Amino acid sequence: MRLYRTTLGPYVEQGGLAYRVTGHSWDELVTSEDLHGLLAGVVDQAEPAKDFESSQILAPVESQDVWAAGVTYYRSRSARMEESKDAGGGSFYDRVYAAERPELFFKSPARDVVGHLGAVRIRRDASWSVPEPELTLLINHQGRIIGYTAGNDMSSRDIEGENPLYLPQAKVYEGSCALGPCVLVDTAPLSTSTAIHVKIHRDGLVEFSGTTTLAELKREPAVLASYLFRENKFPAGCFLMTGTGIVPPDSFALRFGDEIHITIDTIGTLVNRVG
Ligand code: DO4
Ligand code: MG
Repeated sequence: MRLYRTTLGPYVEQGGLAYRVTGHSWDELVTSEDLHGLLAGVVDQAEPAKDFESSQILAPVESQDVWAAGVTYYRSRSARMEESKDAGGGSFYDRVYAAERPELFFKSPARDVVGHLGAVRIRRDASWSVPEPELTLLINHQGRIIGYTAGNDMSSRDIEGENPLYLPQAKVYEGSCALGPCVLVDTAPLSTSTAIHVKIHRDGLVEFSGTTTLAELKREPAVLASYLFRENKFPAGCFLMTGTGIVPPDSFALRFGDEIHITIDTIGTLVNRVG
């Protein structure tokens, strides 16, 4: 089942039909005892909605801040080592890739998350910006993974590569985090064959495309979530991006007007333009 947050309220979609979810705010849904059961009840009992098409999809966020994991794919480890080699930061990334403790960092306050069809930004003081397509977990207040969405961890590689201590500036700025279009609510973990694709359109052409699968993700999503909840409380739940396994070639940098399409099997496609 796919859960959408829209201008007309939440909808659940299954089998091509959408159903309005009434009587619950987004935060109440995220913190409900059994979100999957609640939505299954709506699909069972409600009439299909006719107004879903006319509603506008919003970011799937009310009070949920977004955190991120890094260097969880071998491809990301190699790219980070290459971009920071002149700064002497290369070995940090190798070590964190191999370590038991994952790299986790704060990515975005709830209020700044961009939704499907919204505009993401590149920093004005950056010259080498890229999207990072990432499976993103929705975790409830008890630390349980209750859903999955597509995320874009927009990053400034030149700033991060200059000095690893600049990571928060490379990663956390207005328009740097997009999530959507929906949350796939599933009680089972996603299959490792789940593919993540990105396509970047420029002037009507595909400038870059890439693919990975969850088989390349080095860490279990549940383990990433457990580290985040070790010494943090999230009364409204939170999102956790699980890292990127797709890095464009070093010659590629995003430009104003590019359109980024991130597709994750069974979830859908998140589309954002660089604005
Ligand atoms: O250490 C830098 C962050 C890397 C990252 O965001 C990723 O691997 O996705
Ligand atoms: Mg990332």
